[in-house]
Amino acid sequence: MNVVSVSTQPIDGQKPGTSGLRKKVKVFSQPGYLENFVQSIFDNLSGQQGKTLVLGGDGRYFNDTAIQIILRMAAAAGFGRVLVGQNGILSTPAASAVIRKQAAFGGIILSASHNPGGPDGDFGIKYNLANGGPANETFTEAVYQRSRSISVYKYVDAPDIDLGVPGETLLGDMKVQVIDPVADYAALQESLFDFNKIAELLARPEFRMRFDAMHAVTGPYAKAILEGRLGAPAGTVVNGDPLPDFGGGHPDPNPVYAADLVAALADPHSGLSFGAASDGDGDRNMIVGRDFIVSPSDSLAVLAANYQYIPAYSGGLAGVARSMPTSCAVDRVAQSLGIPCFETPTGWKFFGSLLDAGQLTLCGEESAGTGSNHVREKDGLWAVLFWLNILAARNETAPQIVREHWRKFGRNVYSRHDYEGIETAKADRLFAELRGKLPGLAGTEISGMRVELADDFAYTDPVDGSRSEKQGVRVLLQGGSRVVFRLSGTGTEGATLRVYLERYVADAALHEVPTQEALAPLVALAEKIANIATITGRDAPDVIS
Ligand code: VG1
Ligand code: CO
Repeated sequence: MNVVSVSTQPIDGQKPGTSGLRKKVKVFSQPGYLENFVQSIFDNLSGQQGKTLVLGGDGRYFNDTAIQIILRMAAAAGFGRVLVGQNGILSTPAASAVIRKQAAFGGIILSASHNPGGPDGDFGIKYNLANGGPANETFTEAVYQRSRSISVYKYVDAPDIDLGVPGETLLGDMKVQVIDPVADYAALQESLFDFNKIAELLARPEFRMRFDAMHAVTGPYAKAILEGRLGAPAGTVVNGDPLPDFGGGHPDPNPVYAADLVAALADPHSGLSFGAASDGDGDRNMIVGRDFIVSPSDSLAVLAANYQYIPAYSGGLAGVARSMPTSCAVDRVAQSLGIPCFETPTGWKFFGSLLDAGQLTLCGEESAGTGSNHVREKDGLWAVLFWLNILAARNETAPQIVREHWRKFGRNVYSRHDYEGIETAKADRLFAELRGKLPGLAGTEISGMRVELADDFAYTDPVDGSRSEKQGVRVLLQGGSRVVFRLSGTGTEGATLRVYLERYVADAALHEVPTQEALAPLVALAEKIANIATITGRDAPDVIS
């Protein structure tokens, strides 16, 4: 095996964010950039010799080039085998499923998720551990530190591998096995849900569903499962072919970027009764009923409250968890079930230890990520199947189920306002001033609302004791209302400010008040506290979800 060592120098800025390292393709394709980061990952492993690595991505531009580079480097790092998705494709949850099922040592997932793709778009990479989940902060920090002192990377000199056909090849001494990206994942889903019941629902003439894969990775999975195994009519999955630039779109399943789907469900002539969409790498989901968008926070709460309809969970839930900015709707369900509800920082890596310890079964985030202990990533199609299973079992529509949920538990009216591409200096100033105010806020009254607590969220992992500071500024108000401020950790240009707004409404007579109207007083309060308009010059958010 001809191992080549290449001298290199540290490159600035290789610090992973909420979900791996994300940069512009132009940055990633600079000589040595990807190599330095991958070597920094490998330099932090031990015991990988002869073991299996799982490799795949969301199919975006640069995916194929990066895979060939990583294969050669994995051989030099001593891996015995790499399982790589056919054509380089593996959705994030499918990669997690394969790592677990094949008892791999770890995995590398290539994705910038919802960020746009193409030569001028974004690329991303992250490492997952043997449990199938994203490496924790201790690991990602160690990778970053390594990237600051790296002096050499290694690869095995060998030609490109043909990823188009399943089968096995040798690269140096390492086996490269091209696998069907869907098989393990689809089998896993079938083991969790009542596929017969879902198939019956999909066969009903009055039930018509659309799944919008947004030209991203979920297309082949949704086609194989919904149209294949479950027998939904051909054409149920739209935009189902993964494209390197996602068709020029923005594969983020929210009311702005999935506006077509929302419009189709609002159109009485479309005949559609249920809609869903997923993001670039297939780990997030959007659920839409007829003329009704299910808020992701509500979705998590509804899934938890209906666990009994799902074969895999009908024995009971050990516990649930949500990220801090996610609405407290699921907390109320946990309380009524008498199970624990954990509050973690944003990002799936914080759920892993609790899932591994068997302390939680379902978890989710306000950003439309929901998942369970079946893998260690959020899982878009899983959430859609969970919903379909509930709809089939209850014989009700999604809006009926959500409205009934509100009547029982009250409604946590919720919205996120994003201000994208703010100058970093302005965002830093906003947070510095906001943090400066925090100690004096509790006990004061702002716009007639009393502040009960104002702090910078910090988290101690209940399983491994690791500590994460500065995970978002939260202002808790009397009566269960909250305003949370965070800076995105997945963007590649300037800063994105996220303002999360939540208000608890117990009175059923007020449940139909439009969300933004119900939250208007909190928007005003957020402005008073954080001076968003003054500091950033923006008077309205770019995206409201
Ligand atoms: C966003 C979401 C967060 C999610 C993360 C990765 O992070 O808010 O909830 O876990 O994306 O999801 P941030 O730091 O930009 O707020 V994905 O689907 O991009 O892998
Ligand atoms: Co994603």
